[in-house]
Amino acid sequence: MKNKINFLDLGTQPLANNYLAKNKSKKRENKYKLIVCFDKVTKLVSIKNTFSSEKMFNNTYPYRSSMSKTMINSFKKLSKIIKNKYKPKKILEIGSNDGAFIKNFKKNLTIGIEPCSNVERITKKLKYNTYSKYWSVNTAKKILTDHNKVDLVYSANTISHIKNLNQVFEAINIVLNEKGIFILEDPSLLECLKNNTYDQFYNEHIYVFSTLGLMNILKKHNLEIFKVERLEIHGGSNRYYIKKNTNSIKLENSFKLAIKEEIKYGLNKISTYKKFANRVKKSKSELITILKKLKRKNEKIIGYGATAKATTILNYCKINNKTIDYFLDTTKEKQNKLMPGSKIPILKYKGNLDSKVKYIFLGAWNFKKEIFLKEKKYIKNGGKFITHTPTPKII
Ligand code: DWN
Repeated sequence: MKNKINFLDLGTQPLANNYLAKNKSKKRENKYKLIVCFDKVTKLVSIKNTFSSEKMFNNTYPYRSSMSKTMINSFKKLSKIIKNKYKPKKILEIGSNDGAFIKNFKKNLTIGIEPCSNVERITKKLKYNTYSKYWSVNTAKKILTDHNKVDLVYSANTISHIKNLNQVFEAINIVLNEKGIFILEDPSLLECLKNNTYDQFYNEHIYVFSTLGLMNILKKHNLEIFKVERLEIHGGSNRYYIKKNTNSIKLENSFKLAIKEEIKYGLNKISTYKKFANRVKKSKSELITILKKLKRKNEKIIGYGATAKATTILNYCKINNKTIDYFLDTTKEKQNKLMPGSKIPILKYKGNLDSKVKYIFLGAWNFKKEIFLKEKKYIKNGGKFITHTPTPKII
């Protein structure tokens, strides 16, 4: 604990995926102080106060990976590469959600681990080999007994959600073949800092990884990053290709470049994070100013994409339904509920935006390209979006 330095205080927050039923609006929500810290030894950036996995990922989990074409296409593209380049006989996915990735493979080729039983049921119904379990040493041993070792482990937007990284990588070592590959994909800390996307921090994102931090923790488990791919996904993610250090695959230039760039930006120094925290404060006041100005002119503002990330912004900036009338979202499980904390209603996205709405706060800013394409008619008719990244503005 002594090595950890707090650098960002995002106020009191509710659990980001805890969408409230309308009749529960008066119910007291579980809240916590969202504080972000930097470990000066490991260089890992993490949130200070955490909840158990069981509290966050259970049978009411609302998120579905298949809700965006961007994600579906990204998984499809990677699957082709995996089939052609690595030709694995068995693939294990940690955090298989509704099957957006494993659906690209034959059923006998994949194993999925998804702790949220309501979500895992979707792939089980389709006859995929999925387990409703948290990723742990025990789960890895169960996989070993049921299937033997695997050639490839893939995990997107999941490892950063697990507090005990030592256990995560110990479990990887149990299931992965000596010549196997572990592909880990998560939002990039460098992009988060560059774009001031402080909303990447919330209870589920226990870590936002840098190559540097990840490299240090992997080392303890005799695992090495040999390649880093930069992705546009989720506002800038890294896809890390990891191997056991007994495997002779050469470290690629992309890995060395990623480390070099992170050090050049200062991800190894607390001063960089303190500067980021100052920019976040500025971002808050600028966003509030924009919204207040519009409200003074009696403009109606709605939200697009009831994301977990938006909960951080709304609660940090104290934005409620007096400012944003409602959010639109395509996810059935979120519709007709209330955003956590701010209690802004979430309505079903039906395809046609209300012509009276001239300003939309972009909750799903990470899918800006996809959304702008979908809403080109709204934009052509003069409709505007409000974003907080890289700096608050109307676009
Ligand atoms: O890491 C995580 C990511 C991958 O997913 C989890 N901890 C929880 C969740 O975070 P999020 O809610 O911030 O993720 P997204 O993927 O940014 O959520 C997009 C939301 O926007 C979904 O609720 C679907 C919705 N959406 C929509 O209504 N119309 C998305 C698109 C692209 C659209 O056109």
